[in-house]
Order: sequence, then structure tokens, then C-alpha cells
Amino acid sequence: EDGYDLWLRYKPVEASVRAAYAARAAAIAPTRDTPTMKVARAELERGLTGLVGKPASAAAGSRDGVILLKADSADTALGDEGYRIRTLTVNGRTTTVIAANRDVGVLYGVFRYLSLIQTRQSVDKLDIASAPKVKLRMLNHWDNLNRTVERGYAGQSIFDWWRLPGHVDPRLVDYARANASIGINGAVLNNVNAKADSLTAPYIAKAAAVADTLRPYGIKVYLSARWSAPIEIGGLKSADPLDPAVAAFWKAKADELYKAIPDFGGFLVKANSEGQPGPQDYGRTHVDGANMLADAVGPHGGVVIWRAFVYSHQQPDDRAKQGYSEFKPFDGQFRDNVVIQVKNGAIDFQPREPFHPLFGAMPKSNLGMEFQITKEYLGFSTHLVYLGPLYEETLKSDTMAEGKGSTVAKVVDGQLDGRKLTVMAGVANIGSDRNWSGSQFDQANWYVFGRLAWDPEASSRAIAEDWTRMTFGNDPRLVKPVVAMMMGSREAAVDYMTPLGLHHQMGRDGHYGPGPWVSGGPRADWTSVYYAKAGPDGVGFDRTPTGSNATAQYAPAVGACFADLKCVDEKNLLWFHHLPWDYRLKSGDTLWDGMVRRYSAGVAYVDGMNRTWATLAPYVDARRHAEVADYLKIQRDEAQWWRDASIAWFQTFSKRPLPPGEKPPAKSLEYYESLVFPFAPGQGG
Ligand code: BDP
Repeated sequence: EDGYDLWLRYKPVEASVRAAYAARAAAIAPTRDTPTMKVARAELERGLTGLVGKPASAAAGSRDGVILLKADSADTALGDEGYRIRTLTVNGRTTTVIAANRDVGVLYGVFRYLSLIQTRQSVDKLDIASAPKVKLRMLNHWDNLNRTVERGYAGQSIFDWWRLPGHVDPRLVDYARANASIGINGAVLNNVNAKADSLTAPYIAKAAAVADTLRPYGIKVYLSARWSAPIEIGGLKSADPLDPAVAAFWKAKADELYKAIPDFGGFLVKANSEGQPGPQDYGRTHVDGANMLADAVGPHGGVVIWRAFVYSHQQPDDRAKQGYSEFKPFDGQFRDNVVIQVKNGAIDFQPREPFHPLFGAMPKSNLGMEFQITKEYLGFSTHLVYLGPLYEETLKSDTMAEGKGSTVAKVVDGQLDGRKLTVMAGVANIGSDRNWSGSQFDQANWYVFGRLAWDPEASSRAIAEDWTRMTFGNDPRLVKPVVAMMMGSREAAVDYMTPLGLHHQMGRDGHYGPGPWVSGGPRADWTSVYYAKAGPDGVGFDRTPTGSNATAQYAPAVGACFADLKCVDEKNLLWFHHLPWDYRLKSGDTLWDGMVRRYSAGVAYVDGMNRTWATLAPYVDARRHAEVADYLKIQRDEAQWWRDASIAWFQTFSKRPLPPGEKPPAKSLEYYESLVFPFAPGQGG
């Protein structure tokens, strides 16, 4: 096995329980012949054939063990995409009914039903209902038209613009199946650093072929729009959103898109950020820009997803404050079909960030979540880092915007402010590698993202267990240690990269490996020294009222806690505070000693994963086992490298010895600083 089948492996269940499952899933009743019902039925057949044996075709009530797929329920609790799975008696015969209001709900129900068998749960007396809490559950592909993938660590783009539309790689069908199995219903096909070409007629025809392939699986296609497209491909002199010619260009473009792709989802826009053009180039605002585009796609039912990841040319005292400063004043001014998409934290997908202060701060706007699935800052695809706990930590954070319990999850799923157009987006980690995500364990990050987009209040541990069972097997000697490994892996990465609230300490540009010494260059806020602010007096970024006062962007109780050394969680300590090297941590250690010990604890955890994985060889097929083992060794070496390089650097400021028992860095600071990585993947193209 090479991992291509993801969590949809459908391997035969053990002989001991096989007959019991087979009895309940002996046949499938005839279904309507819509495209989605066809794929739902095909998936059920495929899954059952693999798991328990090929099902017969039989009418409900004609025998026991028939599965009936029904897409015409009038079950308001299920909405457009939910499903209900029940064991019922039809004509005295035991029947499993997978019911929904619409076809796509049936498809989701089929995947759920199969997962029950895959994870060896009982299917004897089912009464399950489930409906997604978030409306748009999307992957954002940062894929370039030349098939390089920005921050991608899994090969080339799966979208082959050269061969499309004449040839659609069947792999896209498997991509659609995988997404549908976890409820993902939207895909942005191209990089947010967009090229206008993606909006020209040839590319629209290509995108339409992709859309046709994904449609039966309930997945809509979206495109990243380049703000200056009216100039680059429209022959206009300006892209000013208030210029009627510009608005007309976008209206015509939307009409052209919807002609080719009638259910086109809409535009994702990165404007006035990292050098991308935007309405501010014309003295206009995010509202002017987003609303103009919203009016172009609105009549077709499309949406505009406008990113809040902005930072301007003027360098502020604290980049963390920019998103809030630029967007909060516009709350209530965006059209109903605009969503502001906010990264989980205020800087940029770091191993740990406190939740972004915009969550809870814009109750009169649609606010979507953007997580990163690809591990730009978490060791790329060779480090085993399960992101479920990161996502869960953010979603469970309490914004206190409307009192206790105003969690980020409740902002994102619309509960808090009664919003209907809700979004959870993940920057995809998918590429042309056989295993899709660059590593076996990175598949879990795609999986957990989808599951949490369906239910932002779900448990990342329970999801890890489902994934492990479906991906590797159900033997408890395998499941327990793998889930344990996964659950601690993100904290370990935080420890060996950026413990105690440190952030943005990676190598320049490629973001590969440690680079705490990175300084100079075009912008201070693209350097490491800007964020750590290490000096003889101490380390950390003062974001309290004595510093940048970023804490004031949170609800008063939250901000006050972050700013208070007695209240702030030590995991965010240096995010909010600049502290002397001898500051006492809760453990009694000095800050310096505690930092060093955290780096080492991270390395030790990776050591532990190496040992655990070695013992699991009997339960994992050889090829996947060997691949994971190789990567864990790479991770071990790189964790050590992060630790050693970071300690070597910070020791030049702390000027203190290492705490007892701690080994000095293997090499000199000059050595670490001299390393270059022309082979590191994932930069633009
Ligand atoms: C950063 C990436 C950069 C992206 C940018 C974004 O380093 O490649 O273009 O975010 O989200 O994380 O737009």
C-alpha cells in the first residue's frame, strides 16, 4: 500500500465479525438515477464489496439486510446537506435507511455508514442524524497555473491545466470522493497570489471541466481573483472599484463564468496584502472592493470571500494588529454575500497563536475561518504533526464577545450572531504525490479539517481515532499508541521550534528550519528578530499596554488576562510579554532554563515517536511503515537542529549556562547560520 486510498481503503473486515456486518448490508435497493445518487450508490457498493462482500440488488422489504437510499425526506432538522441513518422494519424485514432531503445528504450518509463498518462500530440498531454546522466547507488550493504549489510539500498541483479540459485526470474523482467523505463542499482551484490568466476564456473552460467532475460529489468550484485583472486581461487603465468600467468588467466576467459553470461558487480575494494589488491602490477601501465584486456574482448566487490577511506598505509597530485595525471599522458595511476570511491567528499560521482578535469583533459581518492544512510552519510534510489539537484549541478559545462561552467555534458556525453564510477554509496540503499529502500522517490533517468544518465543536482526539482505524487498522495495539502519538505531536513541534509563545523564528523565504537570526531585508516584520526581540534584558514581544497594546483588540476580559502575567497561559507568554531571562516560570525554572528544557522536551517527544513507531511494524503494511519511519528520523534530526540552533542563538543574549543535564548545541552558531537550502520546496512560481 502506498497511501493512495487514504481513509477509504475498504479492506475486508475480520472473519469473526464479517458475517454479522454482511447480514445487515446484504443488498442495496434500486435508487433514482441522478448523478449524485449514482455516485452514492457506487460508493456504497464499492465500500461494501471491499469490507464485507458484494451486495445484491433488492427492493426494501423483500428481504433482511437491504440498504435503502432516500433523497426525498422532508426533514427540516437535516437542512440541505444533513442525513439520517436508521434501522427500520419494512414488511417485517430489517432495513437500513439512509435518508436526506437532497441527494448530497445521501452521499454524506453513505460515507458515514461505511465509516461505521470501517471503525467496527455496530450497524445493528442505527439512529443517527447529522447535519453540517458550517455552510461552506472549503479547501483553498494555493496552486499556481504552472502546477507549482505555494507552500506545497506534496508534489505538483493535481490540477493539470495543460491537459484540461480535453483530459480530466481520474484522480480528480478520487479527490472528490475523499472530500465528500468528510463533507468538504467547495474548492478554490488557484493560489490567492493569483494570476489574471485564470479568468480568461481558456482557463474558464478548464475550470468548467473540473467543476463538472466535482459536481456529483457536492463540491463547488471557486477561483482566486486577481484584483488587477481588469487591467491585465480587460484592457482597462484602472482597477478602481468605483469606476463603472471596472464594475462592468467584473459583471461581464461573472456572467461568462456562470455560463460555463452554472453553480460557480464565487471569488476568493487577497487584496492589498504582501504586494498584491487591491482597492487601496486607488484610495478605496476593502468594503468598496468586496461589495463591487459581490454585486457582480450576487445575482448568480455567488459569494465573495475577502481575506483579512492584510498588511500594508507602512510598517506598523506590530503586524499582529493590522487585520483588526483594517477590518473592524467596517463591520456591518459588507454585502450579505461577502465573507471576511480570517486566519486562525493574527500573524501567520504559526505553530501556536492566540486566536485572531477579529473573531467576535465583527458581529454584523460574515466571518470565516482560515486554517492552514499544509504545514508551512510546522516542519513541512516530513514532520509528524497532527493539527487537530491546533484547530481545536483555536475553535474552543473563548472570545468573551458576548459573555462567557462565546467561542471561536460559535462565531465560525454563526450561532453567536445568527449568521447564515458561514465558512471554514483550509489551505490544502494536497498534491500529485501518490499519498496525496506528502506523508501518510498529513492525510490526517486533511481529514480532521473536513470533520471540524462539519462540526467545529467535535473532538480532535475522537477524529484521530476514526482516522487511524480507517487508515491503518482497528487493532487496539496499533490504535492506542498511534492516537497518543498524534495527540502530543503538535505540542512537541511548538516545543522544539517556538516554545512559550515565541513565534516566526523560521528560515527566511522558504521557511525551512530554524532562523532566529533572520534580520534585515525589505520589511522588519518579515524577520525573526522583530518577533523575538531578544536582548541582554530578556526576550518576547510586549503586546500589553506598555508595549504595542495588541491585547486591547480583544474583549476586555480576554485582553486583560493576556496582559496579566498572573493570568496569561504560559503557552502564550512570550507572545504577549517581554521578560527578563531570570523571570520565574510556574515550574520554578528561570525563563532561560525553562526555554531550554522545552526545546529538549520537543526533541525527546520525537525520539519517543520513533521508538513507538518501530514497535508498530507488525500492524502496518511494510511500505507505509517504512516511509513513516524514514520521515520520523528526518523529524528527529530536524527537531535537534531547531533546538540546537535556537539555543545557540538565544544564548548569545541570555549569556547564561545551560541548565544541568542539558547538552550544548552540537555545532557553532556560525555553522547553523551558514546553512542554505536550494532544494527546499514550496515557494511561489
Ligand atoms: C503566508 C505564506 C505566503 C502566502 C500568504 C497568504 O508564506 O506564501 O501567500 O501567507 O496567506 O503564510 O496569502
